[in-house]
Amino acid sequence: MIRVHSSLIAMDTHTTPGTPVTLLGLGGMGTALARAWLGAGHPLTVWNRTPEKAGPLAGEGARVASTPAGAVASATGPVVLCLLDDASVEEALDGVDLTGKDVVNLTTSTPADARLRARWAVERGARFLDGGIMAVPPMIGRPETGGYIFYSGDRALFERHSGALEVPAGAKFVGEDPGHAALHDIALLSAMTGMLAGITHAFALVGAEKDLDRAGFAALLAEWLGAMSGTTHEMAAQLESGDYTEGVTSNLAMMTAGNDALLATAEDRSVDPRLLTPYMELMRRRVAQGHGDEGLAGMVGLLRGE
Ligand code: FVH
Repeated sequence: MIRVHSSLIAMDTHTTPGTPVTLLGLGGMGTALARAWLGAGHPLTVWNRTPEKAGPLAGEGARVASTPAGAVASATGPVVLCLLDDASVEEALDGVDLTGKDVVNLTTSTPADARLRARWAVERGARFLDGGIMAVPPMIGRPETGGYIFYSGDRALFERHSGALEVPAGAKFVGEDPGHAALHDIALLSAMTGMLAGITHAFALVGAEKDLDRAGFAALLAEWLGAMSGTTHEMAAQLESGDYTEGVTSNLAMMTAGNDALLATAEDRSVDPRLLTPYMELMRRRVAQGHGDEGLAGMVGLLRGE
């Protein structure tokens, strides 16, 4: 049965345990979050700009608010935002009274935007936690997939609602600076972008081979990238100690010489090398500065213009 109260349309459900959650935004990710909370027995109030998207969730037990102000006014637990971008957060919460509310913003934003949004929320009397989602919708509510969410900002808010926040995906608190969740999120996505560039180049190289087993090649590639991922720890240790020759197994001079074979093969197979050459150029510059015996850590400073 659907009951209409002022700005809320409610479904009768059983008495459910768990912190009540209010969720603004029912796109692909918001809908997945909603189903995770409903499935775990958390009373859920939802709002979406296009109201039709809330229909199926009402049928699954969610209370549907007709305005963001109505949704927020009735909130006694976390008010979670999962909207397209920071501008949509601004628009959705324009004029909404946030006094005393616990705002958790899972909308992708830059670290700078997250800090501004935190100040904006606190000035309106709210507590604020920012989040960066390291998962795609099918991973939500499925811990075995390894998805998680970075959180930063108000630690007390995070601790108070950690039970609810851990329902959709693992929850990692990365500091009280509200920009840190976004910084972690963007850094990991940036690393992924570089990796995807490498994968694209590799498939372009082998692409012309008619008898190549692509599934077999994909398995080799995934295994190799996994084996090489330990580079992250080597680089962190070198950056920490300041000794960029520490624990080096493959030095820059050797790798730079090897780049010639990579470029010659790309040319031979008519593959555009531009996804690789900016990185190779950084390597060459560091070797030219006399650091051929180092690992990769010295290039971090080059990239930062130091
Ligand atoms: N989906 C994914 O794979 C990624 C995984 C990592 C994290 N992202 C971020 O999550 C945020 C939401 O993503 P989403 O997948 O839900 O995105 P959409 O399906 O495009 O839904 C967008 C929702 O935002 C609403 N919206 C857009 N503009 C406004 C506005 N001006 N005022 C109020 N709401 C707005 C939109 O409403 P409607 O179009 O249905 O009316 C959707 O609810 C995002 O930051 C990702 O980067 C997802």
